[in-house]
Parts: sequence; C-alpha cells; structure tokens
Amino acid sequence: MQLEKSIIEETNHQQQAAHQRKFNFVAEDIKGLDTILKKLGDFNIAIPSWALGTGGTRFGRFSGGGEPRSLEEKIEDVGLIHALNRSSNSISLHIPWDIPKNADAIKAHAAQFGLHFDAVNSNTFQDQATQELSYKYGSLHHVDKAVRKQAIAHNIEVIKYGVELDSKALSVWLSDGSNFPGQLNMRGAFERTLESLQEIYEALPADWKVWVEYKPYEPNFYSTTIGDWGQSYLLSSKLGIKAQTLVDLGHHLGSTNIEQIVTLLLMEGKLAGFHFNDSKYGDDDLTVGSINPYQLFLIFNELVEGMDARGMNHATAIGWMIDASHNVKDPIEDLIQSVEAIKIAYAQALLVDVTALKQAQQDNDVVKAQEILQHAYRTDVRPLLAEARLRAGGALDPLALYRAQAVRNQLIKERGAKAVSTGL
Ligand code: RM4
Ligand code: MN
Ligand code: MN
Repeated sequence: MQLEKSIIEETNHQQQAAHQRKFNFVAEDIKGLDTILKKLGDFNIAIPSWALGTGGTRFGRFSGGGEPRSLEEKIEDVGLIHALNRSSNSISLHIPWDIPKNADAIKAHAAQFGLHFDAVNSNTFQDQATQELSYKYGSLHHVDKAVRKQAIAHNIEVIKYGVELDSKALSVWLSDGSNFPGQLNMRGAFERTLESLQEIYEALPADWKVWVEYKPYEPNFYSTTIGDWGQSYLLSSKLGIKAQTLVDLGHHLGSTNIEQIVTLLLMEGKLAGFHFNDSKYGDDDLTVGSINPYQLFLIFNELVEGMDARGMNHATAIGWMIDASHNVKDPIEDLIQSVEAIKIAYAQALLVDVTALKQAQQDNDVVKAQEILQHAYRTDVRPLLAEARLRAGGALDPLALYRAQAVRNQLIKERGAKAVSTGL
C-alpha cells in the first residue's frame, strides 16, 4: 500500500499551529538554524530488509501479522516509512534472505518510492538447503579449504547482486568462532579469515567497499574470530583502502566506551559506518535510543566533530544503517522510532558549541565542558526534526499518522495475519 500525499498534507495542516509554537520556542536560541535544518533534511538512515518482519528469541517468534511476503513488499514497507519521515531513502539487503531475481524490476519498484540500495550483506552464519558444505564450524575461517571456498564464492555472488542494484558496499558479519577452549587455533583462524577476505577484496569493483563487522560473543561461544574493533581494524588495514570497520552498537561488552572507538576509527579513515540499535545486556537489537540515548548523543558528538575536522559530508561519507529486531512491536513503528532517535542525537550533536567546548578543554574547565555537552543534549530538538520533515514533504508526526491511518490493519487485510517475512 501507499500513503496518499494529500493525507500527509491534511494532517500536517491540522497540526501546523501547535508545531509552529513549539518550533518558534526552540528555534529562537539556535545559531545557524537553516544550516542545521538543511543537514537534518539531508540525513537518511538505511532500513534493513531483514527487520521488516517480527524477530524472535531463541525460543519463539510471535508474528504481528501483515508481514511483507516478498522483497517487493519489503520495499513497499520502507517506502511507507520514507513517505512519513523522509529520512529512510534506502534499503540494505541480506542475501540469501532477499535475492533480487530481476534487478532492473526491483530497482524500478524501489525508485517509485524514492528508494535506492545501501550495502548488501552476506550470510555464512546459517546453512541453506541448497548448499553443499556446512558452516557448523565456521565459514571464512574454516579449517577445510573447500568450506572457505564456498563462503568466498557466496560473498562474491552477493557483490554481483549488489552491483546489479547499484549498491556500493559489501557488509560482512561472521559468526565464525569457537565454542570451547582448545577447539581452535585462534591465530590460524585469524590468518585464514584474512586470506579469505583478501580473495573477496580482489573481487570488489573499483568504487566499492567491504565493511568488516565485529562482535565479541554469541550464546554458547568461547571466542569469535573477529571479536572486537581491534581485530576488525587489523583485518581492514591489512586488506587495504577499500576495507573499513563497521560498528554495530550492540556488539560490545557492557560499558564499553563506544564513542572513543568510533572517533579513532574515523580519525584513521577506517570507520565504515553503523548498525544502529540499543542494548541493555548483550546484542539485544532493541529500538535505537530506548536504553541509552545519552551514549548515542556522545557518539554523534564525536562523529560530528570528527567529520567536520576531516571535511566530510555528514549525510554520505559514512554508512548509516539500522540493525534491530522487533519482537513485540510493529516493525514499522519500531523503525520510525529508531530513525527519530538517531536524528535526535544527530541534531543535538549539531547544537554543541564546539568553540566554547574547545576553550573549556584547553582551560581544563571540566564543569564547563560537561555543561556545554549537556546543554545540547537537554535541548528538545524534536520540533527541529519535525520542521525538517515538513520542508521535505513528510509528516509532522509520522507515528501518529501511521496509527491514525491504521496502516497495519490494512497490511493485514492485504497480506494476511499469518504472513511471515524472511530475516531475523
Ligand atoms: C548479527 C549482525 C549482523 C546481522 C545479523 C542478522 O548479529 O549484527 O550485522 O546481519 O546479526
Ligand atoms: Mn549488525
Ligand atoms: Mn548483531
């Protein structure tokens, strides 16, 4: 289904006076307001094709109904989100969960909604019915060369799909690791992973990147072969300029200072981008900003400062993606919330008085420095986001409009209550 433009306009019209009041209140104190609104308007976050259906735990999955039954329907769902928030203009595909059988038709379908294709993701963490050899003991690090070859071939095939869709990056996440001490020679595993990645790297087109994700644990694991940012950085450094490190916010041990990792990767030109989500205990894949929005702000504070220092375009220089799982919420609602949370943190980071902060740092004025950051963090920037959306033709309040239009009920009518989508 598609949302009529006129419905968005009418609803905005009804909310206009209330919005204007809130907007004027916050806008009055903001320096460079138009530049900030322009940056917010340009800033888009890719939606993962694997998170448009209901996710599950290891024990169960409770579908909410109306899930997209095909790649085309997934694209339509992202189209809905983008029509509402004008901030989600691309989709990231996971292969083989979403194989684009006819690339031209899929591209044309996406273009109808103003969408393009972000990074393509390979999957060697599950066995497919059609595959010859198993990934039970790993893929790119496997002790058996034949398994490694199969996993390399899969990644090269994913690049091929991506090229047809005009993607520009391959994202690699491995569940390779060991379950018990002694099972694996960790140095050997790392070396084999590097060799395999080198072969994949060779297959990258000139204007492509490979993004290497890391993660320290999985349930029932003792070690993961790309366990932390250092290991990913080592791989991407050895691979070359087209390789970078992808930071999934959920892939850190508790209380890790992620903002420090991010700023150093950025400094070295090795920050590929993000898989945004939030977590309390582990890789919980919760809605962005639902647990620790201050950390998200601190990450964006480092990003804005670091990108400006290197003259980078905020909207395009880095891969901005969501990677979350929606187990009890409507996936579309959850994604709308996540995009909003990311843009709130970005907007707050744009408000930081950088000159004053630098001076406070120079003076070792710790109190002042904290005040400057928290002043930005405590500003209610939601009216700024709403204004940027309004100017881009989106909804002043995307979530309220989605609910008022009873979109999910319409999707259930169209697709059925038992539709199950591929993905998490
Ligand atoms: C992993 C990792 C990957 C994602 C899979 C589904 O934990 O975050 O990025 O592709 O989950
Ligand atoms: Mn991820
Ligand atoms: Mn993850």
